[in-house]
Amino acid sequence: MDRDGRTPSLEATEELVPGEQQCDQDPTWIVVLDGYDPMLERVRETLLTIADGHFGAQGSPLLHRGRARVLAAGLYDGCGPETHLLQCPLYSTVEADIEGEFAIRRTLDMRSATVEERVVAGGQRSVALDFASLPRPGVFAMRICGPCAYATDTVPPEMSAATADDGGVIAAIGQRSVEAAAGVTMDRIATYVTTSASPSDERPAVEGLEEAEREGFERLLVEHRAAWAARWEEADVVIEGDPALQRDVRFALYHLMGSVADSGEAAVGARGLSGPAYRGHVFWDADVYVLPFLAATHPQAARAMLEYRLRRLEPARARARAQGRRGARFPWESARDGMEVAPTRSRDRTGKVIPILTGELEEHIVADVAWAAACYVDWSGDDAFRTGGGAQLVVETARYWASRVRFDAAGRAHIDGVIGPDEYHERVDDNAFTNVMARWNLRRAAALASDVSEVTRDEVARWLHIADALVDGYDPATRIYEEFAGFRHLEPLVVARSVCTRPVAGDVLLGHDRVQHAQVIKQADVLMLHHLIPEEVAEGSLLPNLLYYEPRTAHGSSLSPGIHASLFARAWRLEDALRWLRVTTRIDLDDVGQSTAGGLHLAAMGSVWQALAFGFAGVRPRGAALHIDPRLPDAWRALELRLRFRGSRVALRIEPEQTVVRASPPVRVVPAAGRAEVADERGARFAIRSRNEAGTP
Ligand code: IFM
Repeated sequence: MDRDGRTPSLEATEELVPGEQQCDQDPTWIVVLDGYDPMLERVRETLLTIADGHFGAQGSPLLHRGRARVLAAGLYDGCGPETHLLQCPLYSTVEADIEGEFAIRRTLDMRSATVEERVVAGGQRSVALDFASLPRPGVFAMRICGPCAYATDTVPPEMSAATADDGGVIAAIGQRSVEAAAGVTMDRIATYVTTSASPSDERPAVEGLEEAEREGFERLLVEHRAAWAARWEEADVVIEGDPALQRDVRFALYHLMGSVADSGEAAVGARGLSGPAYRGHVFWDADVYVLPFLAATHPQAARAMLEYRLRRLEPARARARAQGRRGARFPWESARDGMEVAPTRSRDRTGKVIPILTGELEEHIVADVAWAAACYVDWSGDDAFRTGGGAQLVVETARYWASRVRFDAAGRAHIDGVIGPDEYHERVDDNAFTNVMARWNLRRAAALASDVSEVTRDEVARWLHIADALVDGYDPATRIYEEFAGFRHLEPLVVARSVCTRPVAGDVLLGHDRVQHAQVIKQADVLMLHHLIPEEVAEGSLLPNLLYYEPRTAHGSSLSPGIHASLFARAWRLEDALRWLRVTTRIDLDDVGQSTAGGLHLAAMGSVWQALAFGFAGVRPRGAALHIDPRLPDAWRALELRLRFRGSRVALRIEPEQTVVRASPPVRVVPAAGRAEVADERGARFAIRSRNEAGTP
């Protein structure tokens, strides 16, 4: 209750921008967080992150804006495993004098990428709106309206800076307040500019601020909304028949779009720009989980992610050389300079030191980078990149594998001593995922060779020979790939049959040593092959591997459930697919792993889109055609996807009886059932294959 004995109500509709409805009223476009709970605040601030691909700011409440973080993509400080994202100066601090009981509602409006906060305290109402301008990266704008003193009492620093080892960031901040009978309106605009010069040049930040201030809050908001409308036009996914899932899917897409720059190089840390976990290091999460969504909707952002890898090709070559190998060995955890920054130890709950071997052994990252390059090329048709930077990435990684394998006396090729995606098992031999990805990498490089002058015929022949010789652990009798040599002899623990509810951290439950000797899997490993390179695995092997491995999977990583959702959809197990899709969409919204306070799980968000696009819609680029083979759960009336394929804008609408594809310019579409056709703006219609018509998945 407030001072006058009334219960604070949030239903009032102060207009921040005269004549404008503040937040979207459609519940599938907004995430509403009511109330204040100190225990949940860090999580909520993370969920409410606003970002423009270059800079991100957490959504702290007026009550304590001073503790939000502003992060800049790729701006690191420190060295080695301690390398971390630099914390930038804060633009949003206010002197909030909120005492006693108060009511608060925060609304993330995903359509317009704004965060609105309404507070009622002491009988007084305040409303604030924040956004990170999409068309003007580095510009943040905040408006606070209300009678509260914090609108006038707070004077922000005009200019502040944070410096890293070789660069830094300058923030220029300006503020204007207008007093009226109804209260005060305070506009604050901040401009962030990263700098590599020392001493830093302040002019770009000041000039950027002056320009933004000339526009003013309202015009900045208008152009920001227009820019986001255009992004949604390119990438929205519509699920008719499940509004809650629809909202949660949009939540993932909103954060994916805000986390990746679409020019220059994009360093995409595991938690994007929303928090400090993993110190902002770049993992395969970026290449394999986040990139496909962008390659298929906003290719320039995928290209910027690949630029990040390309600019670190030299250190990757140096590492391969230092290990007596050829080609390029990318780091498992990457940051500023492309050196390995994975930590080498941590402590378990009892305080025991646990060595971390991923930086040394999780080598599949080499093929993952090549896969990302191929994924971008397949969607975009960017021929200059395919034969230029893309070819460099694919060829240099293939060279690495060619120098990495060991041949046995029988002429079979092996890759010893690695960690696969299932990080519960360390230093294993012939991890199926690593070997088959390496095989794919070698074959893809061979296919490119005619366009790359410095690759000889002998080298290509050797790549193809190694590819054919690589063991993959496949047993044609059971149709199952053994995850690594000896997996089948481990303790046969089936985590799905235990009383634990999954997702669960299997290593914490069983302990580091025991989990290594048990058939408990952290995340999709063999099954990642069926997801990433279905053409490279044995036909008819999806279902047997899914039924064998999924029950043994703890889903101890947020990277796991979305991939299973996708594969269950491919295997026509639509209830399971939906179940894991829902789990994935709620990972951050429900703080499932109690780690969202450290940042959003961007890879899981990428897997949400992949489950919908590759799993349910069954869409894949194959040469100059788009292949489609959709499945629609009974509960959905329709699923719609927007895609960009080889410069063409494609809209896919999947209904129970048919799929309609519209494309501009026209695109060749190959359905699983029926004849290939060219889809244009008028739309081509395709029948949907029924479960009975499909063979064994
Ligand atoms: O890259 C992942 C890995 O697959 C599982 N552990 C967390 C990493 C960062 O998200």
